[in-house]
Amino acid sequence: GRVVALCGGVGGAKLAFGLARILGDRLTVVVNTGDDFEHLGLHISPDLDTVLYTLSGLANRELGWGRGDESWNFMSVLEDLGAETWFRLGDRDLALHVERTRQLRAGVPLTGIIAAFAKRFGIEAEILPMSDEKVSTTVVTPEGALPFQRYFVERRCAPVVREIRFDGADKAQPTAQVRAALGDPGLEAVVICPSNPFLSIDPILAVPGMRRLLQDAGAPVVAVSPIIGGKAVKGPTGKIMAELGLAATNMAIGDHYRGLVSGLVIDSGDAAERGAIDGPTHATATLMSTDDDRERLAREALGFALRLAA
Ligand code: FO1
Ligand code: CA
Repeated sequence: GRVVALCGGVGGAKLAFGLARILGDRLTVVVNTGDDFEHLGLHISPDLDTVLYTLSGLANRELGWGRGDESWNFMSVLEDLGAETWFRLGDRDLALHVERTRQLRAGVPLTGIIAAFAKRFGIEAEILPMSDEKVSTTVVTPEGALPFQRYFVERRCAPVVREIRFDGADKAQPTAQVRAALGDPGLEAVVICPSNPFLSIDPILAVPGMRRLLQDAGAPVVAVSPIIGGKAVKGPTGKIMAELGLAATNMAIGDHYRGLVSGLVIDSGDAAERGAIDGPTHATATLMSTDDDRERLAREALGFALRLAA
């Protein structure tokens, strides 16, 4: 049967890679596009590109975003020109942004563009934007409302988060392809990847109708917690949770996904927290350093989901 994964950028893409190794073309990855923005006249889709590069093996393994085989001539000339350089676009990565932008301006929906790129990169899994309409994650801080990449990359998540908005979400809709994947009668499981729940998964869930599609999917939904030992593996999840008045615990992640997931995968080191978490949990090593770690965690998450369904 089919498996659908919900995914943001770096952390989530690692699990998507493991799932893709096991499932090949039986996997659909629904990706956050709340991070998308216009920069230097180009349409940038950071999370979709992270998934494309990770699943094709082209990713930069140290950074988690961009390509491994990158050069930076374009950025260096931008610097000479005194142009904007806070968001770094590599030479090879640049080609993808130029071609995506051209096709969007010609009226091709983002879903079709990404499907064609994925095929060109030799990816078997289906990679879908959560929506073809514009949704813009906006972080409300004491300094005002910051577009997501300004907050995340330019300001390195320093401003305190008061509120996170998904501008445009109310007018967006899940694409026909997302609806088909979640409505597939052969759907076996939905896996929420260990991306930041507030910045990467919530925008997907903010698309009207998405929660209903997940509830009606007739397959267990399991989430892999991004918290290990009271801290986020990487990135600002812990800091943001504190600023939103939440403890960085698996229990808080479980509460956040309450009513949506039927089980939570947590790290073995946090097994003592299981009693405090509402609903079924599965404890296993959730840190993904190698490709084998990614595949093993994917197997554990899938096995857990299938046991919940039985
Ligand atoms: N992240 C950075 O921290 N600095 C960058 O200069 C940067 C450039 C960049 C270019 C293309 C792309 O697809 C992603 C890029 N990212 C960069 C990653 C990124 O935007 C964030 O990690 C995600 O949006 C959060 O998931
Ligand atoms: Ca992201």
